[in-house]
Amino acid sequence: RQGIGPRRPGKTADEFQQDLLSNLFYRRGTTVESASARDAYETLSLTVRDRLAERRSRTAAAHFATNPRWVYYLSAEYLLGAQLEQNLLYSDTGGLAAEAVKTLGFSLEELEDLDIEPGLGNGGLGRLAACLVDSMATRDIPAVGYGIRYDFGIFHQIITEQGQTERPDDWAFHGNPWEFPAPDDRQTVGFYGRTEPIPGSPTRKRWMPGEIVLGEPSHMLVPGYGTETVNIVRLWRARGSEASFDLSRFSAGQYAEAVQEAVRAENISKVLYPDDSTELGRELRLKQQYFLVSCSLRDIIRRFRLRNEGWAEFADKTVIQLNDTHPTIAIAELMRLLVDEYEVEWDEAWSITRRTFAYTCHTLLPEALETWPVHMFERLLPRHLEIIYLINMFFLREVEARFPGDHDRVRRMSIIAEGPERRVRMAHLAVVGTEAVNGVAELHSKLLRETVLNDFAELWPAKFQNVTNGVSPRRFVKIANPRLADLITEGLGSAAWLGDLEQLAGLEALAGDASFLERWRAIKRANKVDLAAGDPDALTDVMIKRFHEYKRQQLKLLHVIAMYHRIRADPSADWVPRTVLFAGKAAPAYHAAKEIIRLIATIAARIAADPVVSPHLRVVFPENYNVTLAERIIPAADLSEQISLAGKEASGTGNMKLALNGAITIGTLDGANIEIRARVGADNFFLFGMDAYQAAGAHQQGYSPWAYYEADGELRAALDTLRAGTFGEAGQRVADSLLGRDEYLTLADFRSYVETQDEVDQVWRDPLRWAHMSVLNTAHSGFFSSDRTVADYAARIWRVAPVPVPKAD
Ligand code: DL6
Repeated sequence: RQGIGPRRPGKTADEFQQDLLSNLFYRRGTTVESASARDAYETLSLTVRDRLAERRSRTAAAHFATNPRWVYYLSAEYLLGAQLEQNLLYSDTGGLAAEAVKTLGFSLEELEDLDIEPGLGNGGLGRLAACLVDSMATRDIPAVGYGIRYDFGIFHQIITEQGQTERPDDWAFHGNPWEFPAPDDRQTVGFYGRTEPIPGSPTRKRWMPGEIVLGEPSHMLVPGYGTETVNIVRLWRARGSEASFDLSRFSAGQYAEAVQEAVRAENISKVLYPDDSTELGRELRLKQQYFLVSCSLRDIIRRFRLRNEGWAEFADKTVIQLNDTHPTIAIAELMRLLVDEYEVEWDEAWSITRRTFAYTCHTLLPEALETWPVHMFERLLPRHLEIIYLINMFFLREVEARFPGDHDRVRRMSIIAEGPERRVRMAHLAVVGTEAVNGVAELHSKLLRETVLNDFAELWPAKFQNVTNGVSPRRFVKIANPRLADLITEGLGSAAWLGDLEQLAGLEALAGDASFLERWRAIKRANKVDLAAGDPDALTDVMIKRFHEYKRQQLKLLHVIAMYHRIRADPSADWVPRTVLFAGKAAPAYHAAKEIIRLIATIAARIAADPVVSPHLRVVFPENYNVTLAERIIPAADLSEQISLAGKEASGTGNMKLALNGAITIGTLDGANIEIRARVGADNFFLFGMDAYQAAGAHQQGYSPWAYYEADGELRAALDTLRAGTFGEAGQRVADSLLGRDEYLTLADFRSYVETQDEVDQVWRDPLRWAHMSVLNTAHSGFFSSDRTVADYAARIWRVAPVPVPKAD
C-alpha cells in the first residue's frame, strides 16, 4: 500500500475557497445562507486541517519507508494553546483563509475568537510538552506525544475580591475540529484483581484484573514549522467495556446502577488532576497514570511490530521520554508486558526496558517527588507491585555490592520507603529504570545531582544530564507579538530567525540605532494599548505564573505595599507610574496560595479606589490565565518578575518567553534565570537576592524573619499594615505566615529586592536606555528556543536522527 497518497489540496485562493465550501456543504452539512460563525469556524478548521493531514500522510510514508528510531513522549499534561492561528501559520494558509471566510460573511479574527484552547495541563510542565512536540516536528524527528484526553481540563478561574473560585472547563463542549478519533486502535486496560504463579517460571505471573476499561484514542496533528513533517499527539479517553452496561438492571428501572460501572470507567479521564485530598481521589490519580501508560505502551508495541519482528531491536528503535514521574509506572508495565505476555526472560526484558526509557525531572521540591502507598498499589496494580519489588531487589544488590556495609545508603536509595506507611518512590523507580535522567536548567540539574538524587548520581554519574528548557518562538513571538516579529524580520532582512533563533543576535547591531529603538518602543506601547490593562505609558510589571509560595508572589506584594506607603507619604513626588499585573492559578486545595490571590484582589481594589495612589500605581489581575492570555500579556510586558527563592524553581519558561519579547528580568539566581542573565548580560538584567547555597543553609542557621522585621522600617511598615487587617483577613494570614516560619525567606530578600526595584525605576526614566536593554534581551535569547532544546535531547539523550519528509511534487 506504500506510495498511495490523497489528492493534494490546492494552493490557490480559488482552490482553498472551493475546499472551504465543500467542507461547509458535505462535512458540516449546512449552506452559505445559514452558516453561523461556528459553522464557519469549524469549516475553516477542517479546510486547514486537510492541508496538514495531506502532509501527515507523506510523513507517515517517509517514516514507514525509513523504519527509524522513534521518540515517544509520555506526559500527563499538554497545554497546546489555541490551534487555528498556529495551524494557519504552519500551513502557510493565513492569507488564503482570510479571503475565503469573507465569502461566508465573517472575518478571520471573529473565527479565531471561537477557537478552542485544550487546557490539558497545569503549568510549565504541560506547556513545555507542547513546545517540545512542536519542535520535534520542526526538527523532523519521528515522534508521537501520548497523553490523556481529559473531558474537563484545567479549571476556569474566576477572580473576585473573595479571591479565586473554580468552574469546570468543558473545553470541547462545541466539539474539537482538530481531532481525529481512531477507534480501531482502542486498548484494553486492567485494574485490581490478583496474580497467580505460572508453573515452571520463577519470574512470570498471570494477572487476572478485577476491572477492565477501554482506552479510546484520538489524535491531533502537530505540524513542524518550515518543514513537511506532521507528527501527532495521541490522547486517550476512558470508556466502559460493552459488558459495563447492565441491561437487566436497566430494564428493572435501576438506571443509575445499570451504568455505574461505565461511569466509574469514564471517570478515569474525566478531569485533569482530580482532588487528591481523599483516598479515592488519590487512587483515581494513580489509575489515570496507569491508564495513560498502559494504553500508550501497547500502542508503541503495536507500532513497533508493524515494522519489526522479535524484540532484539526494540530499544534501538524506541525511546520513551517520561515527562516527570507521572508516567513512571511505564517501567513496570513494560517489564510486565515483556515478561508475562511476551515471555521474554527477565534479564533481557530489564536490559530492553532500561535502554528504552529516559526521565526528565521538573522539580526540586521534596514534596513534589511523587510517592504512592504500597497498599494502594497492591490493590490497584498487584502485578506491578511484585515487579517493582523484584526490580528493587536486584537494584539494592547492586548498591550493596558497590557500597558494602552502607545500610543507610541502601535504605535511602530503595524504591520502597519504609516507615509507618510503606510507599513506592516513583522518582527512584524512574532513575533505576532509565538510561538517562535530566534536569531542565543548569542549576536544577546540578542541584538534583547534589541533593535529591545525590546517591544515584554517585552510583551512576554518567546517567545524569542537563537539558535546559526552551519555548516555541513561533507561538510566543510570531503569533503572540506580530508587530515585533515583523520588525525583527525587517531588521534582520529575513524571517529565517523563526526556525533558527540564534539569528536574533543580529539585532545587536540595531540596538544603538535611535530610530530602531523608537520603533521598538512604539510596538511595546501598541501592545499595551491592545492589552488594555492600564496606562500604556506606565511601566508594565508582570508576574504571570502558577501561584506557589516558593515563587513568592508575596514578595511582589510587599513591594507593592511599600510603594503604596511611599506614594501616600509624598503624593507629589515624581513617581514612575507602574501597572503591576498578576495572573495565574492556584491549585484548588492550596489554601495559602489562594490567600495570596485574595490579598492581591483586595489590594488591587483598594489602590484603584485611592485617588492619591491610583494615578501612580495600579494592580491588575486578569482572570483565568491560560496560553491565550499569556500570548496577550507577554508582548506588553516591560518588566518580568522571576523572583522565586533561589534553588526552588527548576527552570521557568515564562522567563524565556518574556525575555524573548524584550521584557527585562528582575530575578534571583534561580533556574534558567541564571542562563538568561549569562546570555543577555549582567547589565541587562536586574539581579537581587541570595543564591541557592545561601538559601539552602538559612533555616539550619537559625533564620529569623523577626530579625528582618526589626531591622527594616519599610518592611516593618508593610507587614504591620497587613497585620492590622488594613487589607483584610487574607493579609493578616499572609503576614502571620511570613513572620511565622517564612519558609521561602521572603523577608530576607526584601531589602535587596526593593533596592533593585529602585534601580529599575532609575533605568525606566531613561527610555532609550531601557529600549536598548530590551533589544539586547531579545537579541540574546535565541538559545531559549525549544528547537535547541529538542536538538539537545536528540543528540545527547535520544540519539535520534531527523527523517526529512519529501515535498509533494
Ligand atoms: O520544566 C518545565 C517546568 C519548569 O520550567 C518549572 O520551573 C517547574 O516548576 C515545572 N514543574 C512542574 C511540575 N513539577 N513537578 N513535579 O510543572 O516544570
